Amino acid sequence: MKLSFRHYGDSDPISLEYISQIPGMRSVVSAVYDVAPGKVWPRESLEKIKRSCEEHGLIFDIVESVPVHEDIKLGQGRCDEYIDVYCENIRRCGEVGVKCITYNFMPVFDWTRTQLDRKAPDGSTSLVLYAEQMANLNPLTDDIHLPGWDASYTQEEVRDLIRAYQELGEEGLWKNLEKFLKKIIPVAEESGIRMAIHPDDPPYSIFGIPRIITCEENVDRMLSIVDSPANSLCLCTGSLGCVASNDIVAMVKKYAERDRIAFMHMRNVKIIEGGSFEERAHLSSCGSLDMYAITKVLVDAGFDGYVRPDHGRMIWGETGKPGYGLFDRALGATYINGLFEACEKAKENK
Ligand SMILES: [Mn+2]
Repeated sequence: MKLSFRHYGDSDPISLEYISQIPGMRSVVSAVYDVAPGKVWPRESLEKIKRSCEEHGLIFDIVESVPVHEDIKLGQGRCDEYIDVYCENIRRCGEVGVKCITYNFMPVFDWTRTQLDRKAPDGSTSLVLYAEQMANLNPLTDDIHLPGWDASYTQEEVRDLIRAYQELGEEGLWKNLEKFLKKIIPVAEESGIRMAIHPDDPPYSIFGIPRIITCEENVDRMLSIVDSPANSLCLCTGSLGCVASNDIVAMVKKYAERDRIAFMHMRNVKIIEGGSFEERAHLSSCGSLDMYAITKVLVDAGFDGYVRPDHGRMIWGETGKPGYGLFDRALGATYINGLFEACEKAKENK
């Protein structure tokens, strides 16, 4: 596996030097963050990321993410033009040596939580979603600002988007994903890039808005739209794993054996009855997921894709971007190293 770490560019308080000091760190997961969805990424910006990574002995070969414009997901307006721009961005990433691009097809909101700094008994904080807090919200009538949502929309724009997606429905969203994949995957193949779709987080409909990358059946359907290693998954254990109906170990095994996982987001969550969950430390015993079993099926399948510690808690007084502090993600990286070393050596010695 190729160990990687998300970095938010110049505005990230965590330096590439610090990232390079994490044992075994190989790749930086980054993006051109100052260009709006639907616009072409300047080659100089990509070159600059590549250079600064190399200055610290790191490789810039994985992007998270190239955002998909809402017009593409809705199949409206300037959809065709934005797909062409998307293809151009894939080519430009390929030119600087990028091998994997993560993206998602979540309408409007991207990931959703009800609180970003829920305090645990040990004083650490993490992101949580409490179903009872969600149930009281109606974005069509209330002014709501949930953490993680794109603040550039006005409440009225959000309402218009929500109505448009409610009208589109799941099958409409599938149709638009199919059109998108059939255009971009051949370009990714030519560019030597694997596209890795991130599951919906959480993996169920919110406010009646369709969400489709949610479960094994739907992942099968997504992968079959274009049957190519370039059309693969970013399998986020914490996203798919926050509902008990997804058997994460079985899913990782199945898709790793078929070589359809390009990127693993490794994160643990505690599932709480009634549809709630809390992000927890990476260690298996801290949450609901068996991180050892997940690693073992990856190693047994000969997985050689990218892995990164996903969201971490805030610990040791660190402040910053929720989920993206240095300390707990570095602990996560070290834990991931240990799991892989143990599983790989056990496999060799069989
Ligand atoms: Mn993730």
